Amino acid sequence: MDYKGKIQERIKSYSLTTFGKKFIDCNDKEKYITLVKGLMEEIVPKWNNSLSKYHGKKKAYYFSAEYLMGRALSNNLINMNWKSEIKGLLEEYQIDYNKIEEAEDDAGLGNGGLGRLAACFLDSAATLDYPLMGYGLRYEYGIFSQKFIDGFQVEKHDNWLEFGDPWSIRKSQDKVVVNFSDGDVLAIPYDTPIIGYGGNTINTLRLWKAEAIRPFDLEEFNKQNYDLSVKDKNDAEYISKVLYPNDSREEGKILRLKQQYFFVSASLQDLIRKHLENYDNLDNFHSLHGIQLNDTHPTVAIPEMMRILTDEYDMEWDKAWNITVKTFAYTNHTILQEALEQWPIKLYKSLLPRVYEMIEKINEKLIEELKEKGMSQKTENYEIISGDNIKMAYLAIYGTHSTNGVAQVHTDILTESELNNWYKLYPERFNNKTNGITQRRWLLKSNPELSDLITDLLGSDKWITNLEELKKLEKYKDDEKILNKFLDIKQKKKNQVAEYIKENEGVEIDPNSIFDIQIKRFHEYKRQLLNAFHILDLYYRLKDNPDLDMVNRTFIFGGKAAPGYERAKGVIKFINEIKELVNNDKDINEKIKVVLVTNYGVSYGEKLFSAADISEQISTAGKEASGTGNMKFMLNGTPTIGTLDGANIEIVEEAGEENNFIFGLKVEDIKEIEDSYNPTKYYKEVKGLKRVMDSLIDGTFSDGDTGIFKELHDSILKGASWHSPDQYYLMKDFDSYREAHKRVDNAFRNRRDWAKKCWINMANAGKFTSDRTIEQYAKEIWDIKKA
Ligand code: 26Q
Repeated sequence: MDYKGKIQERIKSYSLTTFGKKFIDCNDKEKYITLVKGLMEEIVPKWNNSLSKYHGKKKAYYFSAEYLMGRALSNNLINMNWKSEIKGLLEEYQIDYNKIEEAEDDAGLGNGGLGRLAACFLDSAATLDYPLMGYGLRYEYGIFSQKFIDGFQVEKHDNWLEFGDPWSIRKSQDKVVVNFSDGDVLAIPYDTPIIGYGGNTINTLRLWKAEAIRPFDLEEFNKQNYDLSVKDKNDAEYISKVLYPNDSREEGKILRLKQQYFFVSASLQDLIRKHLENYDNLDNFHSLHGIQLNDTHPTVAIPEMMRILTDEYDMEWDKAWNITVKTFAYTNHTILQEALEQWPIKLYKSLLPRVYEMIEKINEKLIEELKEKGMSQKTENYEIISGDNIKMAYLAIYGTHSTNGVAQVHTDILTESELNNWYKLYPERFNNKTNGITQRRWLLKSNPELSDLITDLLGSDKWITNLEELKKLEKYKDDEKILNKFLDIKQKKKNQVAEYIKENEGVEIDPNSIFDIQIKRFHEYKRQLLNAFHILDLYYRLKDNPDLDMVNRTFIFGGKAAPGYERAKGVIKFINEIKELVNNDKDINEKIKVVLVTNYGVSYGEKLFSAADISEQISTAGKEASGTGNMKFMLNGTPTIGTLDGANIEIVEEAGEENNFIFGLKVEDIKEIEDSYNPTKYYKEVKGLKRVMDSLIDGTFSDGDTGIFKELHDSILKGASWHSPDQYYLMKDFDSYREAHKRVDNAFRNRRDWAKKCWINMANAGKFTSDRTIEQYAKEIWDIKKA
């Protein structure tokens, strides 16, 4: 019997035994769960086989506090090559596949770029047959879900596990105990299959859930102390309860430290246990394990490894240090000073006293080494323990053999300025790994229409695993017939999004207008406020001159602000106020529409990237380490309006500056002007700028008496105790940004030339596959081989 028949049988019995009814009588969610259970019976034996093929070989491990996986159903069906049969099977029951697909909650166990990168890496490694296993936390609640009330962001818990997660398997037999000074906690692993394209390799994502060793105290219960009887259970389960939003104010929270140590300790125990099943000792651990630290969040792995080797296995220090440094590698994702992780010594000492002693010893050894190298006066530039804090980035550089940035300019900034001291000490440790994205999710799955055209023209679907193939399409850049097909597809995607936005946001947008899209976390450095100022300026110009010659525009925003990040939330409110003003003004004749979509996440992104005409990548130069949304737009044939920052630089290197809309200060320009920058000059002198700025304070809009609009205004013209005025250079870049938008408007009118720009972007996106990135990690950092 073929798998389709088997799955049909399983669906019948599973819906009966689990939901107590026939499959056709189940609701969409129940149908989704039933279907996945049926698929898993087929997947699990293949998964087990796949794991055995790496036996005895070196493997890589990704330690990450975040995995932003999104939905798995379509991805797995495509990668197993089962999608059309399963669709057919559902049709036999007259079930619409799309409804079942939409019934799956996004697995939102991450904040943004860093978490989504981890997910793309897992997909690429499995597709390329590399042994890469992910380790992390199984948060009961992922990134909060977002609503707007009166234009303000309101957060709600994300109950993604409410109906269970049919893709994961609880592996109780692999549970371990994690020790804290205030008590021990159980770590229970849940394994999810990571299916590579073609289904040859199925790797594992192992996420740990925290549980109490003693779930229940019968003695207390009998004394009717019910709260006390479950105290252990509650205390333990808090550890994996909820994902922290990336809020710099959340720095130094004891629960976050517990999360970090919890998953790191459990993962290391897991690896060491498995290693000792095959070897007598840990002397060769580094020959079989390469562990990548996704930012500093899992850096406690370094002292923890030293503790295990020296305390538990009596290894001498230098030998243990050698194994540790050879095992670990570190990826830096940020240049923002305030985002560099530091932990108060007091916290570490009280929660993890022995681990802290390890850090002290590591720091002593570092100072010794500096002295030997004749750098004894400079030790304070390196010391891991400094003042009251532990500097995690320093620990990560010192305790690993590789430190990488995530785009060339980012790596250059690290080596030339932010981490220049360390670069001088260990130049051989620093390297660049420009980020990438998986084309399986971000083109094949999300844009089947364009995928089909590409496959037709290439006469093969090799691009799905070799994205450089797209380069061969560049020759069609002047082919009217092909470009028209491209434009038709873009239109279709725009129509779909217009439909979706009407339904979900209640806003009607013009599918023939320019879809101008900025989707990413709300952060000052990403400058959604600059975008908002431009919209408002355009609106006022239209009011002054209703005949203003412009192509209709729809400005689409999406993104979340960390709950404690007041300014980012203020920008959300400001955009929603602009939306109300603009969308309801009959005078401007629907020439501009503004939408801020609700609860932007991976699945919303899949709809938006492919429907975009223009991609907004407008961070202050030097601030966006890489960006990966920029790559998703490019791959779907969308030109960028952006600054020369992060991977934007490499995007225009590949696709040509003439096919994108570059504006604003560059990293070198900012270096030059930063000491004498006077935003007020631009505020006063740049035409129209004062008017839009002052809309924050002149009563044009309401901030619900929170004072946040005034605070935003002040942050630009007056600065604050912790920063100088307009630290992100909105005033300086405004005019140049507006001028770039005029170029966009102009270029869009010539449909052929516009399509050509889109096409060239798409044809040159090959570099930005995460397959390329993973090949580089595998060869240049991990030294692992394909199965
Ligand atoms: C810190 C302290 C307390 C709680 C949370 C955090 C925290 C959590 C997540 C701090 C930062 C993050 C995430 C950072 C991130 O996503 N960085 C982005 O990484 C992408 C992948 O490399 C880059 O493309 C982006 O440029 C970078 O901003």
